[in-house]
Amino acid sequence: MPKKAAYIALGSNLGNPLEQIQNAALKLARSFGGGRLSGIYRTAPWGPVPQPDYLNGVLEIACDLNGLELLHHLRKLETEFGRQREVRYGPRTLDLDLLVMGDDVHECEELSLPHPRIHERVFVLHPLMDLNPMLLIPGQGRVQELFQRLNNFEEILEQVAVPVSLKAA
Ligand code: PH2
Ligand code: MG
Ligand code: MG
Repeated sequence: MPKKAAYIALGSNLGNPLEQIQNAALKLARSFGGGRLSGIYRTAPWGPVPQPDYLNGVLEIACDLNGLELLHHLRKLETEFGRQREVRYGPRTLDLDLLVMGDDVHECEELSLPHPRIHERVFVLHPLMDLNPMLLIPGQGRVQELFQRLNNFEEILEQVAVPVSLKAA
């Protein structure tokens, strides 16, 4: 299968979020021949559950798996980093959400591609802006346009790490 650019959202608000996000990104980059990690941002928790602030970032890799195969790989990594399957929208040591894989459009019980809520999440769009503002999200639009349409930038509280290239070895 030809390689496609895959974008993975990383989030954490339990344990040592910065370490977990950076180590998970490094591990993924090593498995997929390198990658680019966006800046990491401290963000106000979104959703119905009161919980600590999150750290969020996005990783870009080139991937020759299909969407479900990559999803299963991400689940294993979440478990490896101590993730328990807990409260919906609740706190977690590591959340790896598959956002986009090239121009793939996929809809099944396990996986929706592209992720259906990219356009409303500043904690996803802000890091995506670091990596690829011109990225076209199938059915939603370009990252830059989606980002400009948002009006909840106050949810981004501070930048805690700058964007970096991650080598394969
Ligand atoms: N993830 C959630 C629930 N709320 N809020 C922020 N800021 N960042 C997240 O990654 C996040 C959240 C469950 O996946
Ligand atoms: Mg999530
Ligand atoms: Mg998730």
